[in-house]
Amino acid sequence: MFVERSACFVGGDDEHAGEVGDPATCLIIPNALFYDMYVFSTPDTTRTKSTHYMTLVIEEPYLDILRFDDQPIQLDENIPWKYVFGMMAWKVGSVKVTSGTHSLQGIRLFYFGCYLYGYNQGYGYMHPAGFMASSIDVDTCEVTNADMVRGDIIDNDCDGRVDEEYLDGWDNDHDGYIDEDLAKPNRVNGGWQAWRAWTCTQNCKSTDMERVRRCVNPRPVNFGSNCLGKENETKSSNCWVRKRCPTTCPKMSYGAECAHTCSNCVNDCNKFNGSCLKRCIPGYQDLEEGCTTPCSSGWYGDQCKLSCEEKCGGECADPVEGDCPIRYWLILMIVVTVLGVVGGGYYYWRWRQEYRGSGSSMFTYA
Ligand SMILES: [Ca+2]
Ligand SMILES: [Ca+2]
Ligand SMILES: [Ca+2]
Repeated sequence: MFVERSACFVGGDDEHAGEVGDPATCLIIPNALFYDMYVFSTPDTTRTKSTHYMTLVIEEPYLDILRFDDQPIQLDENIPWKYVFGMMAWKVGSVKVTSGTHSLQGIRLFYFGCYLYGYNQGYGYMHPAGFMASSIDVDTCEVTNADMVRGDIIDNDCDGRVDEEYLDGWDNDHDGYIDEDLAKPNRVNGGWQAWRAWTCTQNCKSTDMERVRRCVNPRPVNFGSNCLGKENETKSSNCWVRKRCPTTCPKMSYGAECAHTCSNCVNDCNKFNGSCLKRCIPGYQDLEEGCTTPCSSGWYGDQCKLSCEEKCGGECADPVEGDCPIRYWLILMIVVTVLGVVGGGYYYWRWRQEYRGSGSSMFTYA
């Protein structure tokens, strides 16, 4: 248990000198129960005029890859950070936060501690932003390595630490065992695909052009962060001023003056950007790109769901029908067989010729 009063907690001679607030009590979390991400809210300050901070306990190299609301963390140079006594490389420091909901997580998985505190003239508070709710009592712990699931928030090897290993073939906690109590899979942060081409906006009223991009390269998984920045942009142009609005384009055509076709779509496409409305013709994928992308390697046919492996035992030569590639060893076998048959036939013919010749002489001789 820990007693905190803002001015006392950080020392009377630093940046909080003279600030006041009621004392607050706070649980101190064992670092074995630190978590890899926190989502928290701070009270509205508009009426109370309170100030809020988050205090981080983190290994120094991870500060660079920690993200606060998906942005690199901004340290206040007026707030000094200190090394944690007895914990090499661990540092502790505070960052001022606004009221509202916030998130903290690294661009890859690691564990760190976070406490929240705040105060105004009349009150003060402090509490952990979160922690793993798991037993680290090694005396009552039961070894469960055989049933371990990555990131199960259980101390499977009963060493007093929870999910302390990354799946990397290294002994991360230097206890002589490798990958014995695994953390959850590393998160994958989202990445933008390239901007798509500028197109006229789809209401046929604005003369602006717009372009879009999607956060699919890669998609964020395992709580990875979303892409930063805008998903669409506009720029002024002279769309539709003298051109025909594509809403009236005939079937299977799109774009300004209906000049483009979407022949890889089944049953028409979006009249403005050519994205397919329902599905792709066999052998192609990606509705939003107008189904211009052939099936990925190893797949063919309708919706690219048929397996080349099952049909050909490997890759397909054609993404539409799934034709199997010509096997050179098969050609060689056929050639050898044909040569064998032709050669054998020839020698048989020669033998017959010679046999007849010799038979004739024998007959004559007899
Ligand atoms: Ca575990
Ligand atoms: Ca453990
Ligand atoms: Ca280990």
